[in-house]
Amino acid sequence: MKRSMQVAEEELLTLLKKNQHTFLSTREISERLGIHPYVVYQVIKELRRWDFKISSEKGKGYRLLETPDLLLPGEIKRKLKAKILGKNILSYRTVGSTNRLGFRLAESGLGEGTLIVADEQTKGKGRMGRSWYSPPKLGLWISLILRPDIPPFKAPGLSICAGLALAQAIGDLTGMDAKIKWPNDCLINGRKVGGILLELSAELDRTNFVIVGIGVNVNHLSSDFPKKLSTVATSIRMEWGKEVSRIKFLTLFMKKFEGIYLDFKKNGLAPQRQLIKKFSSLLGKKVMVKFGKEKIEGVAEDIDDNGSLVIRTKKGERVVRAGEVTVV
Ligand code: BT5
Repeated sequence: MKRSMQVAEEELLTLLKKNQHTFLSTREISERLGIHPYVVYQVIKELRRWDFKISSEKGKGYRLLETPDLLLPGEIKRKLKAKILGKNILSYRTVGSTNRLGFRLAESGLGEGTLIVADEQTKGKGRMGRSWYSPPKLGLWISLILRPDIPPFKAPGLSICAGLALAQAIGDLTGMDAKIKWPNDCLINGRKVGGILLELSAELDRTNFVIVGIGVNVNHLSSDFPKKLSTVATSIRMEWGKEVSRIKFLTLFMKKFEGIYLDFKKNGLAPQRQLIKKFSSLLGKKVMVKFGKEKIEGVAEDIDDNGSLVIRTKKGERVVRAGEVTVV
């Protein structure tokens, strides 16, 4: 959806909410918001598509009856306790990818802490050209623009920080034991509940910005996943047995991540290392890491201060900065 439509949608919704007991005619809405009557019609149509119950009566106009559980910026702002992350919120019903959009917005100068959320992604991205399944209203598909003053080689640590915040937020909400699977997965009972995609704009020794994309399966039932994901993916609801307010979970995650991020900016990953190790699903296990064409086998021993995985192989210690891990 175009940004201008998005703005019109937000403004129209605010207007309808303020006037829930009266009907507003198309003309009145169009004059008050300074938009063409046809745009009013289009926006109402779009809102209805997203399950807003809007009654309309000939000669009277529109009245809002019911608001669905959507990631509306006003609602997020009201509940958000984070101070830096989310100080600017852009919320969309449908986008291709919040990361792709975030990257473009960061290039055009949007600042640190900008949060982009979408109720649905049509081209959700995983790492290395893979895709991320992001159906409407069931999950959190979000990206944050960060501008930390760190050398690029430290940036992967942010993926671990986001994973840690995610695992902790799940634990706090549900009491379940969520794990981080290096480098970018969050697991419950061995299945993937969330994934993190870090994208960087950097020079050799300077990071311009980082887009941290986070996908969390929140309210999916097993039938909501496509067949090929049914044995590997899960959702918070499937594991916990209860439906979760996505906004509540989002604000919980943002608060956790902000604390960890601010510490990371000042002190790097070191102060979080004990926690990271505690939440890690790999340490102590025999693993095989695919890194480009190379395959490294050994025991996952540590995650170092740069967020790299330390593996004890038969030939000695290896430090891996990125890759695909399987427990063997
Ligand atoms: C990831 O990649 O795990 C990173 C996912 C990041 C998604 C977020 S959503 C908001 C932001 N905007 C984006 O466009 N992306 C980010 P990777 O490790 O490459 O894992 C991808 C693999 O996970 C796929 O090949 C599937 O096998 C599996 N997968 C896809 N969708 C999934 C889902 N919803 N839940 C669990 N597994 C999934």
